[in-house]
Amino acid sequence: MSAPIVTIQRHIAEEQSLHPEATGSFTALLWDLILAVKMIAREVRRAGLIDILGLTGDQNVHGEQVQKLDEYAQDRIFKAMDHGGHLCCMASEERPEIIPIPKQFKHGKYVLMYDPLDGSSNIDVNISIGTIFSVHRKVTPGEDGRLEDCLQPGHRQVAAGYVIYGSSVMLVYTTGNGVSGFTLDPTVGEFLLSHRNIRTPKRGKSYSINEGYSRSWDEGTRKYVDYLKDKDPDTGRPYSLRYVGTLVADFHRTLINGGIFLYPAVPKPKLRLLYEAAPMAFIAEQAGGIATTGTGRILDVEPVELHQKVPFIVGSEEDVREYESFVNRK
Ligand code: AHM
Ligand code: MG
Repeated sequence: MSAPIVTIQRHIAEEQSLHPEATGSFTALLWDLILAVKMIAREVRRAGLIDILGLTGDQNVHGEQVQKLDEYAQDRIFKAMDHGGHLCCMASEERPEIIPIPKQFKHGKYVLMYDPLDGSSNIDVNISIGTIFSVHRKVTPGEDGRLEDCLQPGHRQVAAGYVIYGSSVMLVYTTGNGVSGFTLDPTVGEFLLSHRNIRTPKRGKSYSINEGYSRSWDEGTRKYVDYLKDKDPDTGRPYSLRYVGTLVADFHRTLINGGIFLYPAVPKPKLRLLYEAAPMAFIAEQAGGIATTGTGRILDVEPVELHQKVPFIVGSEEDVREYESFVNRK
């Protein structure tokens, strides 16, 4: 017997029915976002065709301006979300300041933060890329969103998710009630529930880090990675190394298969708290995993600026705890 088919829209509506006080605004916000990511997915699929279809240069065959994929994704999300009436402001990895909702549109009670196209250096070599998003409730008075509405710690997120444009397109998200994964059926254009209640294994068999920076690692990270390479079949070592260089892809593998992903300070951190680390940390914890800076829980980091960067280590509970024990060893 085949499993029942559940579209993402139906899943979100069912989740909303668990909250009788819900106005539907949050549900509608997610639906708008889903439309935007489907359009991005369509463009990603055509990415390699731009040259042979003669779409390069400033204008495409329709006389429209051709955008780079990351600018397209930025624009698509903004334009899908600016007029729904659910947001008070947005913030994007691609923009230096907060993005206001245009005056003529209704303002809402949520804040959307996003990384429109994560792993953009992988676009031209046909490797998985992604989109990451995070939703917070507005906390300041008045209609317009302010910086303080964006600078909230991750544990206050209302929802977080990502889309991976990989061998298939998947959307994974949480509203604090477990993690669900949906795979896009391109023939009908719908995300269908394919991964119910994702749980990360307590321990994995692989680690994921940019080894090229090993000379800049702190001592704890260096000793931990050496330890993972030691041969000890009883504890499953040596671990395998897996590194795509797209956070969404490396995170997705770690979420499903277990193991550990590390982006420590080398000597400075690279990943952004609000657009990358916090949303992924929310998802990881909801799936039973852990996300840390090495010394503290990612979801408890108080942001002080929009583009703040943090060391980010995430994955299976036992693996991340082991890492912390190396880093905090004196
Ligand atoms: P981007 O926002 O410019 O795409 O950079 C973020 C990406 C992450 O997806 C990935 O985890 C990391 O940068 C890889 O960095 P590195 O190339 O230093 O290993
Ligand atoms: Mg990114």
